[in-house]
Amino acid sequence: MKKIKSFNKVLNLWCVSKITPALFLASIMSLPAQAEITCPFGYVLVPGNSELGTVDFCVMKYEAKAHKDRNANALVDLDEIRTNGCDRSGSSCEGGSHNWGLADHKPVSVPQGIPWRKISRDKAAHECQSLGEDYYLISNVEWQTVARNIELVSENWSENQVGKGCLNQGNVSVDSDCSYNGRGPEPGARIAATHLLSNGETISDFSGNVWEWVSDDNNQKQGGNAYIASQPSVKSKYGPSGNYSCNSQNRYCGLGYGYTDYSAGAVRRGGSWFNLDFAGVFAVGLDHVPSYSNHVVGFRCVFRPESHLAPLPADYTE
Ligand SMILES: [Ca+2]
Ligand SMILES: [Ca+2]
Ligand SMILES: [Ca+2]
Repeated sequence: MKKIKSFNKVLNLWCVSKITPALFLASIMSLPAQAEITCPFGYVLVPGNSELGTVDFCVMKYEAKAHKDRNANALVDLDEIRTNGCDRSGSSCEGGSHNWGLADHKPVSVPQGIPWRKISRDKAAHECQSLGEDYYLISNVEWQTVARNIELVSENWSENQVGKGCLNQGNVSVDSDCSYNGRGPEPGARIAATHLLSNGETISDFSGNVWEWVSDDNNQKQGGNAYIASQPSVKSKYGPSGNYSCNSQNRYCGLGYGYTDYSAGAVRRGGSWFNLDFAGVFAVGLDHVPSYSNHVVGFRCVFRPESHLAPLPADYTE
């Protein structure tokens, strides 16, 4: 629909302008590619959600990994990905109070290495923006756009029907119909850690593995800690679009738990490999300040172009 509208716009402009046929043809041929977003390497396209007020954007397919261009060839060589996402050893980064090398590491989306952890919300946002114009830490409404898309794809549910069984939770320390025990943080290459989007793309570890910061602030308690959809105000901001009968007896349907009785400032989503039944694509934690860092919290960047419209050639109009 968008393409057809754009085509008519081009046609109308051609009729009233003095553009040459050759340039006109060139503009038509280049229009479809320009009218849609071309996602950066390692990112997948997410369809916008009009109810949430979002348009199409790109998101990292994997939780962010730390890359240092050691051989200075401006390419991501796989042996340049940090195998452990923090500055010390083991899944809990024992002894490491700071993340290493912010200045010479950049976040990348690849299925190698353990997610970049021990990084605060504010530093994660800075790292995403360091990638260039239109790169940001994912926002809460973008998180919701991905999570609600996942929710409505039948293949993501254990009984292959939306609302039946449980939504896949990934790596959450327990083996069940909708989760598994990875015994620590993982790179994200496992099929069992992925979700399918409505456009056929897949995204890894959106539930579990490591919690992920979103860019929003939260400075008020949103209600008691509970299943993510048990309070209307929490559900509208952090929960699913559908109404499901979920509770601790059925693992909250794999949707997630809300640690919402806090007003510390930062917002994290999805749960971690520590979180058992409490993890899920809608899980949320409001319990930490933006400067906090921890070995169970990572992040994910988005590519959000300001405009979806193909730019007109310079001599298009008089
Ligand atoms: Ca390199
Ligand atoms: Ca950096
Ligand atoms: Ca995650």
